[in-house]
Amino acid sequence: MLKIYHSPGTRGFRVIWACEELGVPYEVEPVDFSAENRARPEWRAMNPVGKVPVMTDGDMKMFESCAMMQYVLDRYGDGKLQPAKDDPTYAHYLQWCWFAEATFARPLGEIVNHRREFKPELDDVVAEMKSRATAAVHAIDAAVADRSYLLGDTMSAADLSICYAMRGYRRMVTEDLPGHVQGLFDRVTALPSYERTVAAEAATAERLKA
Ligand SMILES: N[C@@H](CCC(=O)N[C@@H](CS)C(=O)NCC(=O)O)C(=O)O
Repeated sequence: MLKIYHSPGTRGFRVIWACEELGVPYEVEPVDFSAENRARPEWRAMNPVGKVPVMTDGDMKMFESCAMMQYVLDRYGDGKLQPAKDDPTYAHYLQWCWFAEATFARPLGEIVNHRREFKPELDDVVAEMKSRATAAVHAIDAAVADRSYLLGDTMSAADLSICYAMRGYRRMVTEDLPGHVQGLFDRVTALPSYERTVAAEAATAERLKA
C-alpha cells in the first residue's frame, strides 16, 4: 500500500488528490512539520533535505511530490489522468506538470521560507516572488483561454497539480484570479476527490493534535 508522509497544508496534498481521483488506495502518515522534527536524523533518512512529503510503496521510498504523482499514475493509474506518450498533448502534459512545481510553486515556497526564516526585512524579496507567481498565473490563464483544462477537454494530473499550487497563490498573493484560471480552479476543485482530499488533510491535522 502507498504510504504518504504528509503535513497538512503542504505538497503531499497533490499526491493524495491524485490517489483520490484515481481511486488508488493509500494511507497517510502524519508528519510534524516543525523544523526540529524535520532536522532529526530519522527524518533526514526519509528526506535528505528535511522537507515533506515522502512516499513509500513497499521497499520503495521517494521524495519530490510531482514525481510521486507520476509514479502513482504510471504504476496504478491505468492510463487515467495523463495522455499516452504518442498523444499530441503529451509534451504539454509534461510541460505543465513540471511548471506546476518548478515555475509556479517555487516562488510561493520562497514566500513561505522568507517569512519564516527572515521576517519582514525581506519584503522586497516577497514582492518579487509574488510577481513571479503572478506571471505564472497569467501564463496558465492564457493557456486555458480556449479550453476547459490545460490539455483541452480532458482533465489531467497537470490540472490537479497546478490547482494545488493555486490554493497557495490564493492564500499568499490574492484570491482574485484572472477569469480563465478562476474557471479552471472552480471546475477542478468541484471534484468530489478534492473534497475527500481536504477531508484527508483535516483528519491528518487532527491526528497530529492528538
Ligand atoms: N520540490 C519539492 C519541494 C518540497 C518542499 O519544499 N516542501 C515544503 C512543504 S510544502 C517543505 O518541506 N518546506 C520546508 C523547508 O523548505 O524548509 C516537492 O515538490 O516535494
